Amino acid sequence: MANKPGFETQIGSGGETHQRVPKRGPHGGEQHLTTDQGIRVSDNQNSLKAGSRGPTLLEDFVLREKIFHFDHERIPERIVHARGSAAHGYFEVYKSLADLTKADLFQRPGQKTPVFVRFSTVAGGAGSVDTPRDVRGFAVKFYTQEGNWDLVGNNIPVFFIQDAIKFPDLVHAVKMEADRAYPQAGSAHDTFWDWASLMPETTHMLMWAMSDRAIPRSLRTIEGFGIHTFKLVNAKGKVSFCKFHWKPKLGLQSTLWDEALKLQAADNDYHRRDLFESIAAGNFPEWELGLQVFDQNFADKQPYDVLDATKLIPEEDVPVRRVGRLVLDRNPDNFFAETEQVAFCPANIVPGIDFSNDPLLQGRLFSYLDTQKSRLGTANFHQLPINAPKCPVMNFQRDGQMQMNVPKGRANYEPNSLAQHGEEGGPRECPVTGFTSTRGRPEQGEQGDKLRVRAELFADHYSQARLFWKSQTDSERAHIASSFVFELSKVALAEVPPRLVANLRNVDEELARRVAAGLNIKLPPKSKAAREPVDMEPSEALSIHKNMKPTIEGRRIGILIADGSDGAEIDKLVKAVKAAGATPFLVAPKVGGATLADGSLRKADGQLAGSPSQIFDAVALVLSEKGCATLLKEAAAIQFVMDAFGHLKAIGAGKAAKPLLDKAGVEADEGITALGKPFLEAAARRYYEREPKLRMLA
Ligand code: HDE
Repeated sequence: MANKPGFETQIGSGGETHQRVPKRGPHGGEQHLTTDQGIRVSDNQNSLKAGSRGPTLLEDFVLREKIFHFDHERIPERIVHARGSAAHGYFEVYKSLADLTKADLFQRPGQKTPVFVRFSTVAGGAGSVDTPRDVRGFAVKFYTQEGNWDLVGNNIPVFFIQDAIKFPDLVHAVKMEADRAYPQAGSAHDTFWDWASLMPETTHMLMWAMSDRAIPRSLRTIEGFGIHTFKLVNAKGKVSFCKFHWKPKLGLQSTLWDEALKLQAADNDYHRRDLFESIAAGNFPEWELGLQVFDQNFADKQPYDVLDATKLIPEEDVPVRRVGRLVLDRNPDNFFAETEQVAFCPANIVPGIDFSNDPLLQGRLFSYLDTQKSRLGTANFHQLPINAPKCPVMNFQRDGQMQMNVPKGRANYEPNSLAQHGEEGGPRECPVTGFTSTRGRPEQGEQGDKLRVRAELFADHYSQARLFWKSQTDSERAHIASSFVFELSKVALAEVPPRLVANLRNVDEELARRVAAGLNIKLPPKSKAAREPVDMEPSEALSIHKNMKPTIEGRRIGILIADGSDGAEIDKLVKAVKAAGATPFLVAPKVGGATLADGSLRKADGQLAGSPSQIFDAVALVLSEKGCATLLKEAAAIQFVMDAFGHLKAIGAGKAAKPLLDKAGVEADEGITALGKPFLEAAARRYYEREPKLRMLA
């Protein structure tokens, strides 16, 4: 039906366009427009009026239903993680993990489990931009044969707080301020830093949030973390502790702060578009699932508590074992029905996996059901197609708003003996395959008096923040220090920046000095640490730069052309870029294209003024002398090159483009190459070593 017009066009008495089912032929088909009650609609252009110029009539149920439905199209957005993008895919396990867990999805090599994955920013509203400095949510719903397992994590392995009771304070402080309702989607404001500077336990997370992890290049190039310690349980009942990791196939990639800011203007939907287009083009984003498995013995020896969500376990201490891959191969059919209505809940867990006593996780276990009820309006939200398990669901839960099931018979209670009387008796519990919780161990403080206390080691707020700092490259350190300077420069409360810098002195004296100097404030006395930090060995896994992959696969290459460009040269480059697994994108002063040297017209993918270089990973200038001379008078062209240089990208250019490079202030370095092979090689990375020459960083 979608391919055939299936209608005739007629013009109504007021000049309005009617697309109508043909008069001739059968009227039994599916092409008829109906109301939600299935009643065929005769006119979708005009409401029912008393006379052609009279008032609209109350009896017009077609109009009433249409507007009524429209008025209720929106549902409350998520209180956090409102802005999100999602995709379908599968998880494939490499080898049986029966030694660790009895969870069905991990038993058979090559076994595939369907998944739905939603990525999100945290602070902004549903319509906010994709590239603010923020944590990214990484929520995976596994539709296993034993029920749904939701691994609801982030792209940073630690969190701001240790106990769920502080979550509303965190979210209130970071979201737009209560009286002025700004800023949208950003932490660079008074209330966030006021709160954070009074909460030393946030320090480790602040280091990550101020690093380039919080301004990723793409959702395809972020890591994911379950954050909390979980438990794995095998068929014999043996319990291991486990932390979950997602490792991106394309390696880690981030943007520069200046670039992220400009991306907000260039493309509000930068990450959403990148995810959607990659999948549509068949370049399926992929991650490996990694497990860090350890036991109580290991946990007892660490200088931190494994139940504390502000701490990570260095990969050097417990290597990440890669056990399977996650492939996202299908875009949602409908954003609202799927991405908006998907309801994650960390309490959705399957036999073979169990919770630890992490007090943050424990709070999450009861929070998410509440939020789903207020967003989706009914306790039956699990019946929506995107939330429904793909295995049988049978119980005695009944009724409620929007009940979609029609259970037969009288058995809505248990125990019952109806089956003995020949009636449907309903399902029953199973102690063998049913979910059972692992036992608490009193010797580990897992049972005992009811106390509002924190475990002793939670008091160490700084050791891992120091570990993070020590694990970064010089360039990454400069970005972190500069981010603190930028964010604190937006704080008008005079006592807050010194208070935060006083905390940073416990992390690293040099960091604190650099931030104080960047703000031009006196170095404040060091704050008193609740527990003296200890030194840990640096960990390579914590750095983005040490985990980048020199490749142009999956990247987008901007090729600037203009009138007079050489067609053969463009073709050669486009072909080579495609062969390397990247996406070429032709930019010309006019979207209709450029008139090439041979007089032919080459259509562009985007107009120069609307396609700034921040939307590309590397750029090439394929210009004639004349074309270049014209572009010297075009600010967008100069900015295109200047930003590519400033954002540390490779620039490939023929001789004729030299005047444009000069005008944009480009200085020769390894990333500035001729067109062809040298450019393709150079485009595999960014030139962080260029940055000190360009920008004053803290
Ligand atoms: Fe969430 N969180 N959270 N959170 N969270 C929500 O649930 C909450 C926490 C995370 O794509 C909400 O459906 C509490 C940590 C992600 O739909 C809400 C606490 C981590 C998503 C909620 C936390 C997360 C959410 C809002 C402290 C990283 C988006 C809408 C105890 C491990 C999921 C919703 C999606 C969403 C509550 C802490 C990750 C309000 C009370 C820690 C990725 O229920």
